[in-house]
Amino acid sequence: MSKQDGTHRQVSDLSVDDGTSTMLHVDMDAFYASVELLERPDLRGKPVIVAHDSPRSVVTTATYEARRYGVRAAIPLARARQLCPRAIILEPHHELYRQVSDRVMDIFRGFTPLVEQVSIDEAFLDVSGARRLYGLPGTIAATIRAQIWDVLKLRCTVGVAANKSVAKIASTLAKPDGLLIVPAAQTAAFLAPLPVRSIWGVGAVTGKSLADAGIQTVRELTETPQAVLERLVGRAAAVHLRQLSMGQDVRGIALTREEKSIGHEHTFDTDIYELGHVRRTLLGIADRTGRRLRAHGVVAGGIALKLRDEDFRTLSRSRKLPDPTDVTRVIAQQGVALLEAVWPELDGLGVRLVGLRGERLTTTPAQAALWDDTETWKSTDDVSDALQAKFGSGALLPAALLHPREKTRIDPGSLD
Ligand code: TTP
Ligand code: CA
Repeated sequence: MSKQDGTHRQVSDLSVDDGTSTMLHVDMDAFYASVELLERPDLRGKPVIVAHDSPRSVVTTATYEARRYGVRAAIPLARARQLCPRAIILEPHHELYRQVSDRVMDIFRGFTPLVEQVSIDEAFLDVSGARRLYGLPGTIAATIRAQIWDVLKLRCTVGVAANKSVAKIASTLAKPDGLLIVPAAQTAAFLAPLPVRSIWGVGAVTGKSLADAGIQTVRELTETPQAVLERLVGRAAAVHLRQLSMGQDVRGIALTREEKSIGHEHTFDTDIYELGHVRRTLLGIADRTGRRLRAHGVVAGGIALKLRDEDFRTLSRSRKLPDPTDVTRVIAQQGVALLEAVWPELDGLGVRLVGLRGERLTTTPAQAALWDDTETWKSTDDVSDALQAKFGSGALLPAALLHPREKTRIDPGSLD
């Protein structure tokens, strides 16, 4: 494990990025302490400890200046004082950290909806689909670091790798204020010289069993026969360890409930009573939803419709799709079918709001689906996305989606 004080920091240049690694692990540096320093710029560059100042409390976190004296999270505050007598001790403000954390996560979600928050100050981001909008993963990582600094005046560290486990190891090694990119083909070589304890999930107990058997590095672990490993740590752990030590980790991003959808809503200026009018607006919403899914490189496994009537009653309907999609025409068809099914339930009341969401998001499969009739629509979508990117939103309207009887122009201004 690194010493957590930045003395053995490893970082890389953007030039090593060949685009093969698309998982980011972003971790804020000395998070609570850095947030405290926003209010106390006079303390920048000094050893600062965040802790309740009482005789039996422990250190919550410390600036890297304090870590150089051996101060670490979870050690007794009394011990920290002995190690670094001139350290300044600040009381924690948890509500503030939660607020800043929300802003950090919002910045991440500006780059991809595939964000898995793993603690108050760290998250995994799958940026495989964000390339078209934001560039190579390393460039995205650098942009995120710059934005976190510009907007929040905080520093963070990013590990870029082929999977979560390796990305987490990379960010740990690059701390603080660093970026480390591990191209997919270099995963095994990157891991080999590291201590086994670097592997995410290898704790003190497993680490000691391995060390007692003379297994210190990841290379030694990969060279240990499976039967030996099983005797040391048990069968299930041995299989898991072997995979992680070779840089294999198939866990994808685990989204929380709120993050599981992408979509749009439109509130009408006046209540709408004609199905045709709502349907036309819905087509524009489907177009925008498809565009956002494609921009983020995700496909929706379900479509949900939301209607709000003039009495503020909300009607929601959703359906699962046989094949996940990012194709505007499919999203529009599903949305319209849901709208027509729910329409009678309005019982003559006007519609205030209509919205559509793509749910059950997953990353777009790397290999395109076999040829089917949605493929041509997909290429239409690609052309349309390119034109929109060039000429701006509203430049192109989904005329192809319109019902033959309703080939009227959708007013882009009516879309949200
Ligand atoms: P960490 O990410 O572990 O630590 P850090 O952000 O302070 O420093 P770095 O990542 O640069 O090594 O934890 C994030 C915050 O969580 C940390 O600022 C304070 C809090 N925390 C605790 O309250 N108790 C703990 O034992 C640890 C480790 C962290
Ligand atoms: Ca952190």
